Amino acid sequence: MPPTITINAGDEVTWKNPALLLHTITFDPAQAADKSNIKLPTGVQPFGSADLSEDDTFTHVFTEKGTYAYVCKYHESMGMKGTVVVS
Ligand SMILES: [Cu+2]
Repeated sequence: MPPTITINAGDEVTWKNPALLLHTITFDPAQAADKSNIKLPTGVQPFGSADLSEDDTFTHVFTEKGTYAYVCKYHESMGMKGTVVVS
């Protein structure tokens, strides 16, 4: 949270799963039910977390400017998605 954040190139973002349910941070259209839910700047390779259990974290450093959209692959259909804007 929040579902959309704006950061600077080179910033690091950490997600933490506060819940008992498994979640993922998935920036990979091949793992999304709806590929249009994933966005990556041109030239950026897909990436993402493994399954995150309660209190697990996933950290990524965003070096390329642009808009990145991601989903939780288990709850994408429930609207569990977000956007990182790197300016
Ligand atoms: Cu989830």
